[in-house]
Amino acid sequence: MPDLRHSVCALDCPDACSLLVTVENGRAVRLRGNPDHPITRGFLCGKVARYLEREYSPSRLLYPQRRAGEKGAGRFVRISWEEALEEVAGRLAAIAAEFGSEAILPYSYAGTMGLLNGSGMDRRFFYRLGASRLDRTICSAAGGAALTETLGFRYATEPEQFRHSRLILAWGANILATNVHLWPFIVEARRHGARFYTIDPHRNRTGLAADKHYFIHPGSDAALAFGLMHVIVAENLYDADYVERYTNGFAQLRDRVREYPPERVEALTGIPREEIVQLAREYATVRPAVIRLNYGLQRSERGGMAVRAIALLPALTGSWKEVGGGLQLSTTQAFQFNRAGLERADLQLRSPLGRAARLVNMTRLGHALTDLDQPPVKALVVYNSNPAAIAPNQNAVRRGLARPDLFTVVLEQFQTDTADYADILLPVTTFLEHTDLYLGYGHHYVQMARPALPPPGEARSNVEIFRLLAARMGFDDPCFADTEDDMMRTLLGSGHPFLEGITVERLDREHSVRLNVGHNGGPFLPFAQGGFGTPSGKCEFDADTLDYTPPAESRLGDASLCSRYPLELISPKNDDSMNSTFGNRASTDLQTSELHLCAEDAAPRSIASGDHVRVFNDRGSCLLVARVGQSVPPGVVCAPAVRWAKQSPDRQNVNFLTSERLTDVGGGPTFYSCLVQVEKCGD
Ligand SMILES: Nc1nc2c(c(=O)[nH]1)N[C@H]1C(S)=C(S)[C@@H](COP(=O)(O)OP(=O)(O)OC[C@H]3O[C@@H](n4cnc5c(=O)[nH]c(N)nc54)[C@H](O)[C@@H]3O)O[C@H]1N2
Ligand SMILES: Nc1nc2c(c(=O)[nH]1)N[C@H]1C(S)=C(S)[C@@H](COP(=O)(O)OP(=O)(O)OC[C@H]3O[C@@H](n4cnc5c(=O)[nH]c(N)nc54)[C@H](O)[C@@H]3O)O[C@H]1N2
Ligand code: SF4
Ligand SMILES: [Mo]
Repeated sequence: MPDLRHSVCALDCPDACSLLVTVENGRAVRLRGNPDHPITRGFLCGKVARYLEREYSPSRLLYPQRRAGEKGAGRFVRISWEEALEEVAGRLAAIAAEFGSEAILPYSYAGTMGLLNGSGMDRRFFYRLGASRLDRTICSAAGGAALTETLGFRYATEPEQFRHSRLILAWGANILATNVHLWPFIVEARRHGARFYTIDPHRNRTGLAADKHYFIHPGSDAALAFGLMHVIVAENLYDADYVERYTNGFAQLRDRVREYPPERVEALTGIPREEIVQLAREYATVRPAVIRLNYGLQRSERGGMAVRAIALLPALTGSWKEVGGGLQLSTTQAFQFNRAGLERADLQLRSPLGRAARLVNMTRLGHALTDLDQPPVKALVVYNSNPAAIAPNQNAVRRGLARPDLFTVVLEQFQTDTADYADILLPVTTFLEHTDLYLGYGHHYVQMARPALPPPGEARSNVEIFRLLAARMGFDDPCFADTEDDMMRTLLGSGHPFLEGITVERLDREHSVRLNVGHNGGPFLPFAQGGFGTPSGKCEFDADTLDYTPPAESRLGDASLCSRYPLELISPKNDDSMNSTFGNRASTDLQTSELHLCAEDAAPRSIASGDHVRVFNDRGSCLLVARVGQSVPPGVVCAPAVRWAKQSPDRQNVNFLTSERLTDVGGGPTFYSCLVQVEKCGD
C-alpha cells in the first residue's frame, strides 16, 4: 500500500511549497506539490520536482569523517560519531580557553528555511559558548533595513491579491525562476486584462514573458524610482488624501524629486525619457497596481536606497488601500514567532564572556578569516551554507579556509567546496528526514513537517548535532534538552494575534495554517489606513536623505576602474539551481557555466557563442562559456549563479570576481556591482 506523507520544501524560496511524498516499502517513489495548498496548487518548480534524485543520491554524506589530505583536497576517512563529537567539543573548548570564545565563528545561512534547524539549537549552542555572533547579511540585509526605515513593519501584499491587480511590475524579480508560485496569480490577472512589466538589466524568462521589458543599468533603480515620483508629483497623479493622512515629509519629497527629471533619469538608468513618463502615468492611474520587488536589485552598492525609494511609490499613489495594490518584498515579518525564545540570545550572558559577543558580517568572511584580530578566528563551524561557493571575494575566503591553524567543522549533505576544507565533516539529514516548522517569505501560511523518510547512514539533523555538542560541552541549561515539539511550542507561543489558535497539534492535523492576517480570512491590507511601524506611525519619506550616486563599480562610477573593466557583471539566480545547492547536478553546472553577453560586446573581443572566455578584474578571474544573444544590453554581462567552483576547469566561480564591499545600508553584499573585463581564451 503506498503511503502518502506531508512535507514542506525547505529550500530558500519564497514559495515554501507544501509537498506530498508517496512512500512504498519505506522508500519515496514520488514527490509532488500539494494540490490542496492555496499557494502550491499542485505543482513544483523543476529543481525540486527532481529532489528525490538528491535525496537518494549515491553522493550523500553518510558518516562522520576526518580530513586525511590537504585542506581543500577533499580526502577524508570515516570516524565514529563518538570520535567526531569528542574532537569537535574538545577543540572548541581548547580554542575558547586559549583565545577566548569569540575566536569561534558559526557560519550558516539558508540551506534549510526550517526554523529549528536554521536558527534553533545552533543559536542556543553558540550563545552559550560565547562564540562570535554572525551577522546574517548575505541575502536580504539591505532591503530589510530599507523597508524598516520606510514602512516600519516589513509587511507585504499577499500573493493571492495579485490576481486583482491591473498593473504588475516585477522590479528586479525573476518570478518564473525564483518565485514560480506567484505566476498563476499573474496569469489570472492578465486574463482579466492586467499588464505585466519587468525592470531588470537581464531579460530572462520572466522578462521574455512580459508585456514590456525595461533594461535598466545595474544599481540605478533608486534613480528610476525618483524619476517616476518626479512625474507623478509634477502631474498631480498622487493620492493627496493618503499622503496627507499617512505619510511624513511630502513637501521635502516634492523638492527632492524635482531634481530627477526624466532626461536626467534616462542618463542614469538607460531607460528612454518618454518611457519613464509613460510608466509613471500608468503606475499612478492604472489601478490597482502592485510591485513585486525581489532581492535582486538590493545586491548593489545603492541597494538600500533603491528599496527605500521604490517602497515610497505605493504610499505616494495610495495603492496600499487597494486589494491587489501595494508591494511585496517579503512576507516574513507577518510571522510573529517567539524567535527570542527559540534562539535564546540571553545565554551569552551565561557564557564565559558574560556579555554580547562581537558581531561578524558574513558577507566579509574573507576579511574575517584573514584579517580579523583580537581574537583571530580560530574555529569555524559551517552549516546550512556553502561559503566556498557563495561568499564574495573567494580568493580571500579560500586563503582563510586553507589556514592550517583554523579548525573547521562542516555539517553537510554533500561534498561541497566548503566540505573539502573541513577538519571534521558531519553528515546531516534533509528536510524530508527531520521535523521542522516553516514560514513562507512569499505567502502567509505557517507549515510543519514531520520526517517523511528515515535518514540514510548515520546522518543527523542540525538540531540533534547541536544538542549532542551542548551535552559534551557540559551545558546543562534546560533548553538544551528541549525536543523539537518544545521548540515549536515556544515559537508559536508569542501571543501575537496573527498566530492565535495555531498550535503544534493543529499543524499536525492540517500541516499548513494561514496566519490570522486580514479580517476573517479576508484580504490583508496592512497599510490601508496607515498603521506603519515607524516611530511616527506614518510612511517616512525622509526626503533629505534620499539621493542617488551611481555605484563605484558601474559604468558611471569610478572612471579609472571602468577604463580597465568596462563591463558590468551581474550573477543572478539560475532557473534550475538554489544558490549552490544543486551544484553537483550536471545540468545545473552547465547552466551556471555560462556568460551571457550581447553581440556589440562580443564582436570586438572576437567572441562567439560556445567560446571559452576568461572573466577577470583585480580581485580574480573565472572561466565561463560565452552565450552571445539579446538577453543583456551593451555594457552588461550576466553569469547565472552559483556554480560549485570545483566543477570548473580552473576551480573558480563568479565569486572570485565579486567584492566584499557592502551596501549603503544593512551591511549586505554587492554581488551585482562588479566591473569586469572579458577575453576569449586561447584555443
Ligand atoms: N531558481 C532559483 N530560485 C531561487 C534561488 C536560486 O538560486 N535559483 N535563490 C533563492 C534566493 S536565496 C533568493 S534571495 C531569491 C531571489 O530572488 P530574486 O530576487 O528574484 O532573484 P535574483 O536573481 O537574485 O534577482 C532578481 C532579478 O534582479 C535582477 N537584477 C540584478 N541587478 C539588478 C539591478 O540593479 N536592478 C534591477 N532592477 N534588477 C536587477 C537580476 O537580473 C534578476 O533577474 O530567489 C530564491 N529562489
Ligand atoms: N555571485 C552570487 N553569489 C551569491 C548570490 C548571487 O545571486 N550571486 N546569492 C546570495 C544569496 S541571495 C544567498 S541567500 C546566498 C546563499 O548561500 P547559502 O545559504 O550558503 O546557500 P546554498 O549555496 O544553497 O548552500 C546551502 C547548503 O546547505 C546545505 N543544507 C541544506 N539543508 C541542510 C541542513 O538541514 N543542514 C545542514 N547542515 N546543511 C544543509 C546544502 O546542502 C547546501 O550545500 O548566496 C549568495 N551568493
Ligand atoms: S524551491 Fe520553491 S518553488 Fe521549488 S518546490 Fe521549493 S518552495 Fe516550491
Ligand atoms: Mo538569498
